[in-house]
This record gives sequence, structure tokens and C-alpha cells, in this order.
Amino acid sequence: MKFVIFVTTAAFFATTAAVCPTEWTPYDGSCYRFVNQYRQRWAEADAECQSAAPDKDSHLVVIDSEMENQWVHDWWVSMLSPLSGTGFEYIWLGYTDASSEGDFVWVTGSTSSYINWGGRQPDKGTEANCATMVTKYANDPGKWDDGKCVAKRAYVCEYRDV
Ligand SMILES: [Ca+2]
Ligand SMILES: [Ca+2]
Repeated sequence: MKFVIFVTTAAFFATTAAVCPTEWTPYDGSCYRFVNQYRQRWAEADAECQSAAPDKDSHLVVIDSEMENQWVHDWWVSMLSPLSGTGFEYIWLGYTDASSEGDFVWVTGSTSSYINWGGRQPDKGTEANCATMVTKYANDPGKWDDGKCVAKRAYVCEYRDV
């Protein structure tokens, strides 16, 4: 009599890839939601990020590394072509100096020290307290710029899933 033993190998190949719900994209332990259908003010965008995944610590994206910055930028650009010229070249980041001018902090409380400001940015003082990533329709692809929080921008949400 011959026995066949089935061994599930899935566990041996487990990675850090997050398991994300529909409309969220996994990358390096996080889930991301790219909102490119409409634009919102910064605070409303962050509130939407929270309500889109209420059981997670979901917020506007927190960029912790050059790798993550590049990935978010490239993902965005890959979706931009149908939106060319419609004002979707700026993405809200979860980074603000509304509480203390000049002291930008991440909405999640992340203490990441990675920054990627464009040349001479941030430059608008108390008028502009919310950071955006600038994508391919500007001079500094992937660089950050301070914007007016009441401006309506596209945005990216993120939550850690590890
Ligand atoms: Ca992140
Ligand atoms: Ca400011």
C-alpha cells in the first residue's frame, strides 16, 4: 500500500507581502489605496483614508524610504496617462507642519527621518502646511512640495499590515 503525503508548502514561502483588500495594493508590508478619481482637501483625504479601512491605522501615505518614494511615484505615474493635464500630478502625503511651522511630522506619528523635498522646498511658510509628492508633470518627479491644505489634491492612503 502506497501512502501519499500532501505537504502544504505555502508556509515555507511566506513573505512579508501584506494581504490587502480589494482596491488596496500590497507593497513591503503595507497596503496602499491610490485615489485618482477625484481630489480632496488634505484633512478630508486623511479622513477618507481612515474610513476606508476603519479597523486599521490607515492614513495618508507615510514615506519612510527612497524605495517607497520611488514605488509610490512609479505606481502613480503608471496610472496617470489617462488623467494627463487634469491636475492629478500632486499627491497628498501624510506630512504636515500645521501644528508648528517648519516642523513637519507624519500623521501616524512615524519618526522616519527620510525626506525628499524639491529644491528650496518647503518655501511657503504658514500659507502651506501640507506636503505633496510631485509626479511627472513637473520638473522634480517624486520630489515633495508644501501646499495649501485646502487645495484639492489626489492622494494615496497607507496602512501597515505586519
Ligand atoms: Ca510607508
Ligand atoms: Ca508650513
